[in-house]
Amino acid sequence: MWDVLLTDCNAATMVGVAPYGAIPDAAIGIAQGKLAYVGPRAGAGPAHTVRPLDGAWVTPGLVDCHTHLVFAGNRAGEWEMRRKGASYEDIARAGGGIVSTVKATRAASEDALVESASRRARAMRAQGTTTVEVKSGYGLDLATETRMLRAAGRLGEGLRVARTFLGAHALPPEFKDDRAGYVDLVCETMIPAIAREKLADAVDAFCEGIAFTPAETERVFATAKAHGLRVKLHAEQLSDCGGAALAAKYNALSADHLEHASEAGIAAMARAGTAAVLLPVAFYFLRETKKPPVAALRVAGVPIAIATDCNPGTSPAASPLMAMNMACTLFDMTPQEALAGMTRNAAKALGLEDEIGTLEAGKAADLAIWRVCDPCELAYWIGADLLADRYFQGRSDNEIAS
Ligand code: DI6
Ligand code: FE
Repeated sequence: MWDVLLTDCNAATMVGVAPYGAIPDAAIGIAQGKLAYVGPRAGAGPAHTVRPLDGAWVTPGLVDCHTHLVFAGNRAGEWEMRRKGASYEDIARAGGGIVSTVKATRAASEDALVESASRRARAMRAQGTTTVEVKSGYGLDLATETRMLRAAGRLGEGLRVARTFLGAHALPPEFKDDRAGYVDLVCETMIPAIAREKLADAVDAFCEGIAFTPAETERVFATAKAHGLRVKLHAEQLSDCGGAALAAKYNALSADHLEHASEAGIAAMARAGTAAVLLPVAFYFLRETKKPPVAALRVAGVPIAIATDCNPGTSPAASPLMAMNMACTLFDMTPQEALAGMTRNAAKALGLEDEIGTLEAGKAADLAIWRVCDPCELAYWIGADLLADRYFQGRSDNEIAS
């Protein structure tokens, strides 16, 4: 006997050969927080509660696999300067950019970080997100990095949170003339402490001309691996530094951004099974012109995920559906690829593909239920109210609210 049976719905399972893995007139059985059955209505068994969904589409809960959700303050002023012609790199070199968010974050309490991040998380949940990855990287000292990760861990009500340590995000001001000293701190103090306290599942770095070199990144990766942590990388966002190949060399879960990725980098990712995470809102917000090589990623068979990159500098966005729309309009992805990018492939980019990302028996009952006639509409509407309900681990938001 299942706990809940959803009926009178269409399921976009995101597996199999049909577009969206669609099962029309589907039924979904839920037991103990997991999917017990996803198939034609005729094959469904008995349940304590039967909920007809009035013809809605059910998809896997959205997985936002790249965010910097926890930070203090914002950078609207800097954005205004950029509108007058200053570039992101100009601002970073002039001591603004990431470092100004670091200042605000260092000054914020854990409770304050939880409070501001919760508001952004609530907006994401209202658009069907059930899993969010959250990076540190605005502390750049042990106390603040761990505080950010603890704050991220407290966002977990109704949301699965994957935490990533991004100590190698920017050089903190106090290490301005001692790059090696900061990388030592990340590798010798921060990663061991974070691994010991189990504050993160993965380690990320920003490999870029304005951030960390491939050699510095490699040291961070080797240390992460030695402490049993998976790795991911901000790679090839503003220039081609060989980050995609480096990520592949360390069997990274994902290489992210990739606007400037080379054929060789893509081939290495394909061989290593490293997912690509594309971040169209950052591309849009920075008014970049070089698009990521979507066609080459497709041909190489690299799984492509889409994420919001929610952060105060380059993507002040808490809308997964907007990111999907932009993946289609700016990067020429199909609506089906965009949805796979926010579900199945995003789960892969987090190493959670056995638990979430598709509608299959045995996976978590994390679902988004949409008032649409076709799943294509999820990437089509901008700013519409499409979510009818969301299930997290088998519990409905509507039921909790009523
Ligand atoms: N790349 C990004 O797009 C964000 N971090 C990164 O490494 C930007 C973060 C910020 O500007 O605050
Ligand atoms: Fe990012």
